[in-house]
Amino acid sequence: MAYEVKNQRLVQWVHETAALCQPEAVYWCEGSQAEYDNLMAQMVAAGSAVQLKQRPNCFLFRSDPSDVARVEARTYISTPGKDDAGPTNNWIAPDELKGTMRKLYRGCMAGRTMYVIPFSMGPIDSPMAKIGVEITDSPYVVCNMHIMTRAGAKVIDALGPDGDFVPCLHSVGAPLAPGQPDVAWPCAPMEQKYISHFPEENLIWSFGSGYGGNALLGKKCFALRIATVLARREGWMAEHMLILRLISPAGKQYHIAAAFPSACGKTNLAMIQPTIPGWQAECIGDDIAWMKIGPDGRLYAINPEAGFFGVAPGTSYQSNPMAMDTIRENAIFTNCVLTDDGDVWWEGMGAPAPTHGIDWKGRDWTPGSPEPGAHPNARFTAPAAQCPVISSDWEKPAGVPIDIFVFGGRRAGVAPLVTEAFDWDHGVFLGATASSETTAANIGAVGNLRRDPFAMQPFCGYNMADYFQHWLDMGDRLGSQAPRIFYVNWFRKTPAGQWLWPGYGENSRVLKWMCERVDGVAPAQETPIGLLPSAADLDLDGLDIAPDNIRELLRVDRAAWQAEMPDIEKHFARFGDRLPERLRLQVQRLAARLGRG
Ligand code: O2Y
Ligand code: MN
Repeated sequence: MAYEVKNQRLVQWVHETAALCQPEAVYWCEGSQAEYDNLMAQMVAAGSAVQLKQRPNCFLFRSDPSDVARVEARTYISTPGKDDAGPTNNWIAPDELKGTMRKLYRGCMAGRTMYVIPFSMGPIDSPMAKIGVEITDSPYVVCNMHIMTRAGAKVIDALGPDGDFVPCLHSVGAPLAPGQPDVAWPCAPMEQKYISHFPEENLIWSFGSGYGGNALLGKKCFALRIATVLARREGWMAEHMLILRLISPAGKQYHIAAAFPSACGKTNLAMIQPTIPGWQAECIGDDIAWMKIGPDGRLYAINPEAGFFGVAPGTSYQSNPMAMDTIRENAIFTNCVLTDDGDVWWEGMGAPAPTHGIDWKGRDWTPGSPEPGAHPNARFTAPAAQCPVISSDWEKPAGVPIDIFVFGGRRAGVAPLVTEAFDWDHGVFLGATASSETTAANIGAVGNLRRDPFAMQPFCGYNMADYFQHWLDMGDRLGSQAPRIFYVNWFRKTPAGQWLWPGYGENSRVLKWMCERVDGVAPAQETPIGLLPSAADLDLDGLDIAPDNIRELLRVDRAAWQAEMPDIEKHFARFGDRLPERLRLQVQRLAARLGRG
């Protein structure tokens, strides 16, 4: 061990876990570059990683074909009562789940090293930061955690002898018998995979998957599922939101926190390059926001993460030049194509496809091959500090004051380009009824409409009806200092399937209107579903877009919204009596406004 650990609870937990999992060795991570380089060298030598000749200090991994994404069907919130997990979560009673998983963990690290990763979610000197310790038998996870969190000896210092931490136990679930050769991506079969959360104990147990959100436990498991429970208990917010700073030509700063379900261009928006002259944007976070009311009564946000774990396919110099520049060096790629000259490639990268490469399954691949070369959920892991537009305040311990909340989803129809909520309760209603058409980032049918309240359906660690109430309570506490709430849909299409809105940097035109609303200088039209700009209220200068498209983007289709009501009612009915009365009232009010004709 490169440092002394004075925290006896941690020492004890590591000891007990080693006794249960029976690893060949225990290694306490120090978080240094040398440690990262060593582990990468070992993984290259073992054949599980490929060093990329074309990108300094970059590596490619290929997962097992069965282990390619978060598995919501195997993700559990294990509270004493089923109703405390609520209708949006899978539930197994803690004793039963622990019994099942303990059997799986017994001897599960045989032949492997057990790594202990102390990590901080949030800058270590932030009063909002929280400490976790991940135990894992995956060196791939260790390297990713180096990038995604602040990890190592400095966290042990911050923890001290009595500090609290969230224990996060992870195993790929593939013990090695003596002499048994390892595989490139060890994992367990689907029916043995468990991503389990025990909120009463602030405890995370993950077994059987080495991929992304299933294995990098600081991210979805801690910073969202467990953090939502902590946040409610302690009076703050843990949200699935990017954080963005917009700067007007006059130099005024606006901070936006925006929630979108997976695969709605969230990383692109986090790193937006505004097309409106004089407007600038800086990225503070791309996925998760922790927010607390500050001494001045405003809501302050930090990004608890230190890196980006972004979807590679579709990321290009056209869609997200800042992400492309972020991943030029010191990045990890998973399930991308390996080109013959030692680079990575993916569908939608903007670069010509290589004439030959190796696909994510390790097979020869050419542009004529029947399957995509990269998995649709292929990922890059890269340090946030490498993003050219990372804000100078992205690690500010106190966070940044949020002016605007944005919710959104991917809908070909119905939802207009932008809507402003009438007030906080209406904004909570917009968040609670957010919906999106599914894509490959989560396992399940592609293209189905799914209600994804606050983009938190897979990530809320308690009954979502109570989470809605927590939002209402936070609004009550924030009062007149509460951020304004908007809903956007960049993904409207014509009946012929053409995009109505160009998206990407042009989304800054919509953000500008939001800022002007905050400043009280932009008009809005009252409609049954909320406040909308007219075409004249949006800055469309220099944008080549047909007036008919704009009209369509801002049209409120009363009949379509009336047809939407039964689905909203059905969605809310899932929460039974626990649904806050104030949201029931919102449904009635919307129905009344739509009915007025
Ligand atoms: O498939 C995974 O394990 C990654 S999921 C993910 C990764 C980064 C940011 N967001 C998400 C998500 O599913 O929301
Ligand atoms: Mn996400």
